[in-house]
Amino acid sequence: MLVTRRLNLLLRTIEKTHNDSTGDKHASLSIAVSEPSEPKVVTDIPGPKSKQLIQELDQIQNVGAVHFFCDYDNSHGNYLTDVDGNVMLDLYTQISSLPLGYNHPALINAVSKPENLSTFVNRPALGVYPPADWVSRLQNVLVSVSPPGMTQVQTMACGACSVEHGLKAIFIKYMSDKRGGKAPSKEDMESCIANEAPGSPPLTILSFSNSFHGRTMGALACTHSKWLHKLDFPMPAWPHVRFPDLKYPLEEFVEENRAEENKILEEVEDKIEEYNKKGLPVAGVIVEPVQCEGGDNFASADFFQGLRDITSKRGLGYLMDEVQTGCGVTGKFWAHEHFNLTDTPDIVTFSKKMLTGGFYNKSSFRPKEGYRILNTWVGDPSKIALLGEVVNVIKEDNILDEVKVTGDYLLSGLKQMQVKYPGMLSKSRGLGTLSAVDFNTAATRDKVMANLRKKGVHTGSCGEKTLRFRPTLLFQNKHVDVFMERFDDVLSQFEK
Ligand code: PSZ
Repeated sequence: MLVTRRLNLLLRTIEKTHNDSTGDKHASLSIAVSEPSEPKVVTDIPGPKSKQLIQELDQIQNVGAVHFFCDYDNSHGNYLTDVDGNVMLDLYTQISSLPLGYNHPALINAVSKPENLSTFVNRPALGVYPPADWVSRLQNVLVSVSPPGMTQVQTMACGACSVEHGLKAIFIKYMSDKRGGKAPSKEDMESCIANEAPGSPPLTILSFSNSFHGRTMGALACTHSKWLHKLDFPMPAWPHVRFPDLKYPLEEFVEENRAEENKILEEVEDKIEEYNKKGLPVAGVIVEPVQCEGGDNFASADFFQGLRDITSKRGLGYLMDEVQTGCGVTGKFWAHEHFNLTDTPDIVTFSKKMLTGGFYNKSSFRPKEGYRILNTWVGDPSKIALLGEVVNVIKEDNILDEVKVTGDYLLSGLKQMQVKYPGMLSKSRGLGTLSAVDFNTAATRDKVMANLRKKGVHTGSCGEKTLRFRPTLLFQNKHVDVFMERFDDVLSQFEK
């Protein structure tokens, strides 16, 4: 009964939303989202109801990371409502994982489509018993947005799981090459069961300082951002090198930044040599096209091309982790498309805004045997049904063009604020709406974020002293204005 009532309520919302559709410049379905015009704060955040629920949850699990409880039924578009009725402009969007905001009509509609019902009710072991429409769903959804030059895709559950299996695909390819394509020997098969060579070879993956690739053990071994993620866990001795630390504004430091990146590419080569000599050969390199958790650190197309050159020359795998940068947020569907690489990465991982985890891989990185890259669910068809709607909206409404326009507007606003508050702000940077600005100290950043929340703007941080922006793909100039007005207000009070 409750479910039916809720569904009816949602369907009424869709009708209302369609009817409300105004003459806005986006007359299309996606923007016909009814959302508040501005934030509304009625209690402290967390308010009394959130605090009560936090206390109750504390009986069951650690609540140290819980900010507040949400009222998702009453959250719409770019606005998140908490259980105390506070309405916040959401610039963090569930750790950067909401493509079309809250309760988007297209997604609500997808839930009620008869052809999708079965995907919600029957969760299959996809790698073994896929449904009849699985191939067409993959073709129409994931393959239709694959990075240029890549046609192979494997679904997974979450980001870390995708990275984990992407790394495995690299190891499988490396060892298969080493065996000259021959089948593994009996000794290979027996020794791996005991975690011993030659079946468990002492291979390594090279990653970068300040990287974040997930919390499962293999992904975590490639993660070098916060101690909170890593403390107490045994980790393999895998190499990492610095990630470029670019000076801003970029146009004033072209030579310095190029020298920095070239130096790091040399360090990558040296590190690979060092590990090869140590008997811990590097099988692949993993990198984010923009380091997100580690501080929104950008590097140039030349740097990423340099990594492609090194990995190609040495026959190593190149994994581009697009878990946070994919699905259009940079103004191209995949961030690495901005680099125009001469050859595609070997593996491209995704999750977050894609709603399903997974990875694309070059054909040469496809395992020869079944059961090598597998788990029980290997993803979830209902997520592909939802992603299909997201992809339609992105394509039909030219959302990527919108992301570029809004991203430029946001970045120019940040640059203006930087000029107005030079003691506090620096390094405004961004690609599409994936953007950030640094503060003079972490304490200032945290205080500004707290004060923004009091004004109904929910933001996220990253790195040491960075404020980052991770809005929905439907974030528009009018939302930037709502933010900037409050940002200016908070910063001006801070200076007094
Ligand atoms: O606290 C956490 O576990 C967080 S905060 C942000 C993330 C995780 N990001 C996840 C992430 C990512 O940004 C990149 C580039 N690669 C992999 C991951 C892992 O994804 P999940 O969290 O789905 O396992």
